[in-house]
Amino acid sequence: MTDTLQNDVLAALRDPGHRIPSAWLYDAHGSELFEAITRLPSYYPTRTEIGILDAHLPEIAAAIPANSLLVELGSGSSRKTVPLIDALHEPAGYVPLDISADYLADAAESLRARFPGLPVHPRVADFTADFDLPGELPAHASRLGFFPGSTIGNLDAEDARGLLQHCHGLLGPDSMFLIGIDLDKSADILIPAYDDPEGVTAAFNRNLLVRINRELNADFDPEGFRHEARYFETPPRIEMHLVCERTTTVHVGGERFELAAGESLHTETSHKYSLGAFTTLAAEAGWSVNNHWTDPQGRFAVLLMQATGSRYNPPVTPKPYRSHRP
Ligand code: AVI
Repeated sequence: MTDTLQNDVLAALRDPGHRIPSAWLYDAHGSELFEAITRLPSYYPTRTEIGILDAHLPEIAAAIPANSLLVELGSGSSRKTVPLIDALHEPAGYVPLDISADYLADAAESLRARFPGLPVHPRVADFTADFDLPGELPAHASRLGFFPGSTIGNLDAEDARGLLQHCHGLLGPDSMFLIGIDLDKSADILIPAYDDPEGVTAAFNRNLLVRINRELNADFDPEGFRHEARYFETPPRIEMHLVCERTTTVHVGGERFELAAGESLHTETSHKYSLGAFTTLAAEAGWSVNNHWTDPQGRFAVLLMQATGSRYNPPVTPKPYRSHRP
């Protein structure tokens, strides 16, 4: 872990783009801060997605075959997973996939307690690399992938396509996939969602420097960096940056770097899609969108997709992608 963090931070400091994979935002404190973000008034995605699921779960569940095996990427916020399992018709089991063994064990235990008859097959899996399903799954159940939270947006298009292709291969030709995506919208709504007046997202972003100092014995001054959320139209996205307030010297892993005033570390990208753009991307990865549901303001969408064709073999090995924790 430390080696990989060090490699990523050194690579980012050597490269003029200074891009650090957003997965590193989620140490224990970063995960708590993200959880706090999901409850902020200006951060609309979480509550909007939950609202869509609350309003449409019976209809969504009716479109999914009975006895499906639910495979969740990220081991589940109970706010979304529990109602989905409740709504599905006789689910064959639940397979939470997560990079953190501890987080996964907690999620599996609470789901077993909540649904005593439901087989739960947790699996430690890193979406940033090749990952597999557990071996002991019921062979004949069709599979339902579940990837809520618009977490796919934290991957660039090539990596998002690679992940969806990989899921197509893992879940098989009869599978379906339920996914949440954040829709493109005006910067007036997006910027406060990623730069809230309470300063929680700024703390979340700066916590990365605290983590780097702690784990790599580095000497960033987190208060010397300003949190900035930047909106770009093409492709539509928000980028989080930490902007250096004044010329700074920093030491990491025995190396010395100079950052000029105004230079920034790019710590996260959050892509925003139109329904059309996401449908095209999904089709390139072997998924066709059967149905979608949005909120009344059209901010967020939940898409139900069906695997197209036979078991799909990606033409190229997907590049490693780094995303997030939740
Ligand atoms: C986890 N992910 C979908 C969040 C997002 O909206 O891109 C992470 C986040 N970063 C800042 N606020 C929330």
